[in-house]
Amino acid sequence: MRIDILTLFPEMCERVYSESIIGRSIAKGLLEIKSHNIRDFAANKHHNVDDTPYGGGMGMLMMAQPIYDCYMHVCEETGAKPYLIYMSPQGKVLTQEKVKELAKMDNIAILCGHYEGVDERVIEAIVDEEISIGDYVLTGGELPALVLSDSVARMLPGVLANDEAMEKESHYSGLLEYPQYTKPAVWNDMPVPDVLLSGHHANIEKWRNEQSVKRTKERRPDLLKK
Ligand code: 4F9
Repeated sequence: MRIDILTLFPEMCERVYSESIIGRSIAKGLLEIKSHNIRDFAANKHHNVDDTPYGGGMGMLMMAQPIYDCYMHVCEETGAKPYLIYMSPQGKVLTQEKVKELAKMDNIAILCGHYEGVDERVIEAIVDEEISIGDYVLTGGELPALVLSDSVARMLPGVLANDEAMEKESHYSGLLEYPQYTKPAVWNDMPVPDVLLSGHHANIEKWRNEQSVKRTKERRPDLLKK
């Protein structure tokens, strides 16, 4: 899979995905991520990418032309027409369901907005889907784009170890994780639950499942309804 990020801050993106598990997966050739600076496609001599909104109002908007030309460049470079996602609070909120769907694609591109948003016409012209990562506002779409890239990358074959990959499937049955403990057996006068030290696998499994249900009821009753 290849992910192309269209952004005014390519270095910020590169710094994040070149580290850790995703960085290693890129080095192993399991996926490719490339960032493109929208400013490189500004047609005016001052390399402006934003202007004031028609009708008045606060702040600046990103102009359609540099974004469009940047996307066309990505199409040429990839020899494909990547599924273009615009990270925006106006989009549908990201779910694991959507992450799995995107992980099946060969080429996706992610547009990061800045300022007060982008000219609606470029959304109409090239954006396939708007996605939000939650009901709050950020200063730009880079962090949401990195959240989306990370969540998609970890679903690709070979990125996670086999046991983690199995876990990830069962976890998204819609329940929260059960509590977990590691050594020592007593820490700060707090013991690990007896059942986990018993070696009785059926009881452990039952306890973990009960804990998952209890937590989900208490913390995320909305997930149980689904
Ligand atoms: C994008 C917030 C996606 C949440 C982009 C300002 C954003 C966002 N999810 N906020 N620019």
